[in-house]
Amino acid sequence: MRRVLTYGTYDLLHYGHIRLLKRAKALGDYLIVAISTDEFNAGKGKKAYHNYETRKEMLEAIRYVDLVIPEETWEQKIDDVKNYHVDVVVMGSDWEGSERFEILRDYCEVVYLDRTEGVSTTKIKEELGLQEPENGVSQIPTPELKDR
Ligand code: C2G
Repeated sequence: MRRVLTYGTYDLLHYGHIRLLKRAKALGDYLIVAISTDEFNAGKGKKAYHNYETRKEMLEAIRYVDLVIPEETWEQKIDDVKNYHVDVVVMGSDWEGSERFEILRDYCEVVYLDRTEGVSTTKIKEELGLQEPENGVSQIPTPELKDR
């Protein structure tokens, strides 16, 4: 059995995440997803909309995912690879070449898959008006004020 491992926050879950998980699973027979705990996210200066338990429940409902485990530290990856007998660690291309994953090549294969362009949590929040655009310029046309 070929075992695949990937990491992420997976909040707000969107089709870019699903396409990554689908392709990751296709590289083996068993897919483990390590999702960032709320405490680990806080350490990254990130706050997920959904808490860890909710994100875990959603990931476990995805047909490609066989096991969800917590990602609590940056340093746990080598132990994860050993403890779960992982054959290949997969990440999206935004992580390509990161030392955090390159160090795993002594223990398993490391594969980067192209990110899905056109979708991100930031973009979703911006388009829903939940987050100021990064460049300060909204891409969303301001609705014309109706004649009063
Ligand atoms: N992803 C993708 N396409 C997108 C958005 C995300 O393929 N449009 C991929 C990312 O490359 C990553 C996975 O989906 O492999 C999860 O994305 P995030 O939740 O944003 O993961 P991140 O916050 O980068 O956390 O230790 C590593 C971290 O936990 C990774």
